[in-house]
Amino acid sequence: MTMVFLALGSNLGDRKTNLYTAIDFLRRKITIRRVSSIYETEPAYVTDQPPFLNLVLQGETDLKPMELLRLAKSIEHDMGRKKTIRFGPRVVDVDILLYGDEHISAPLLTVPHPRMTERAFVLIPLAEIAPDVVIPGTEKPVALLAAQLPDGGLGKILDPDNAD
Ligand code: GSY
Repeated sequence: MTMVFLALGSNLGDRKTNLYTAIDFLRRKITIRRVSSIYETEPAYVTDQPPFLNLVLQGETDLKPMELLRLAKSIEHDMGRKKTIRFGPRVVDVDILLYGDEHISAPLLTVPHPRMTERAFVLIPLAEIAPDVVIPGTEKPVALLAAQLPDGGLGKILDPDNAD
C-alpha cells in the first residue's frame, strides 16, 4: 500500500455534493485516512469564474501511479467535467499531489504536483491534515510552506465553515 495525498476542487453545480461524490468514487480503490475541512477559495489563474470549494485527503492504495491517474480522470469524466479553457471552471477536479515519496515525471503525470507549493488552496488544507509532511524536493514541512504563502496563507480562504 502506498500513502497518497489528493486535492479535490469544484466550482460548478452543487459544489459540496460534487466533492463528496468524488470521495465516494475514490473509496472504491483508496482507503481514506484523513479528509481536510472544505475551504471556499478565490479562483486562481483565471479569476473571472465562480469561487471553488477545495479539500485535501490522505489515503492508502494498491493502485500504481498511472492507475491512480486513470481513476482520477475517470471520476472527473463520469461526473460531467467538460474540457474548456485551461484553468477554467469545472464540476470536479482530482489532482494527485503526492504518491509516497516518489518523484514521477511522465508525459501525463508529474508528482509531486508541480504547482502545489504555490497554491494556498492546496497547502492550507494539506497543512491541516498533515502539517509535518515534507514534499519531496523541498526541505520544509507543509505547515511552514503554508505559513510562508505570500499573503500569509489564510487571505485566500473565504468562509470555510459556511460554504454551501
Ligand atoms: O487544479 C485545480 C483547479 N483550480 C482551482 C482550485 O481548485 N481552487 C482555486 N481556488 N483555484 C483554482 N484554479 C484552478 S485551475
